[in-house]
Amino acid sequence: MTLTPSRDDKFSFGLWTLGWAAQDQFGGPTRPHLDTVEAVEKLAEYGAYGLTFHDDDLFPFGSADNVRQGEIDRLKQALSDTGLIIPMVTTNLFSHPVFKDGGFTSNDRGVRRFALRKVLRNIDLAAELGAKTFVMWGGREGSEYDAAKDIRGALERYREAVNLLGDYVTDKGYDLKFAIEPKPNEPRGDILLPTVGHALAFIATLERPELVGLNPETGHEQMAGLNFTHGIAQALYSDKLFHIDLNGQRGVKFDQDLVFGHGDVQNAFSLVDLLENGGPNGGPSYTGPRHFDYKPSRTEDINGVWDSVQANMRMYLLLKERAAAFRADPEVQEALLAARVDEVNAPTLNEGESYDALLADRASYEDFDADAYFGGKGFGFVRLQQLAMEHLLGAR
Ligand SMILES: [Mn+2]
Repeated sequence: MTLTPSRDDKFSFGLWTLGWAAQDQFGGPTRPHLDTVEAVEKLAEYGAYGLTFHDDDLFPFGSADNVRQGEIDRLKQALSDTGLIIPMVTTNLFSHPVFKDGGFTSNDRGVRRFALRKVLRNIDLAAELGAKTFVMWGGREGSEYDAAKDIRGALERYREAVNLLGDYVTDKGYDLKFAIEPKPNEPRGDILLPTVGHALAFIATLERPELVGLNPETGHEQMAGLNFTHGIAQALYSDKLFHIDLNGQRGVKFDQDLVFGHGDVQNAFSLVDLLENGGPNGGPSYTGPRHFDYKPSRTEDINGVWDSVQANMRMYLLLKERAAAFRADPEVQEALLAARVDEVNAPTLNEGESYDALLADRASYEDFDADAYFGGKGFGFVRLQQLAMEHLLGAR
């Protein structure tokens, strides 16, 4: 078992994660500013392969062109020195006060036009740096008050914006796809496209749906009380898992942004099993970056930041190793068979069977004895889950 990350593991981190100075709603920063070059060098040293950023992480909002270019040049030099890459770029449409009612969906048309220009400029930078994914987290796209936002109008403006961005990358010939990141609330009272399911439905309405997928985040789905592994499985089923944000969350509360696996570890185990092994019935499933979007806790100094960076990657590799052991265990294979986990992949109808044929099949209804059907026998799911937990805990 190796818990030493390598570039092949495709671990990436947001510059805003390790670079967070740890200010929150109730207190100021507990850490000094982290320089971009130091972030790149340390990530490379610890075995990550990628760095991601919002425009405003790299150069302050409103930077003069020469300051902006200076920071881009320093980043490029650090990438060249270390071999780190930029797999994903995203735009900050939430920090500056002008975005207090959103970017793409602000009630103010001037803000919406400014937001589009800010994103278009950042798309050029993403393409220049070779990013393949452009994430859109609409943190301020929402409302606190039902009376204050026409949700259908706001969704139509969202759609107008994403359609324009699709036209832009197509006309420019950029090899760049978009990934929408759902979140139910925080910072807004309620955010548009709050879950994986809402975002999938929205994507289906776009003019270029093939260009737009999802960037689901562990804690965001879990804040809504949802099963993250189920959400990821549906995203994969829909061919829309373009990117993923891994972190830790314990239940329905504020966005904790813990280290991956430091929240619901059982769900983290099933998630890694899905990403690495294709889930209960096998098969490869996700080949993109394993991107960590978390926050090193406010209690930590810079050493704690680097501990948390390593902890994310180590947790992923531990869970990957545990999932492989689970899959390789003959008793697990037997328990999977006994629980008939694979049977759900058999079509319910015979090949070419029509509803007329089904209606004529007496065994499926008239002669089907629902009361006697299972003969008192259960499925054995608890035994299977216990085997999973024993592998997760290293007891097998
Ligand atoms: Mn995120």
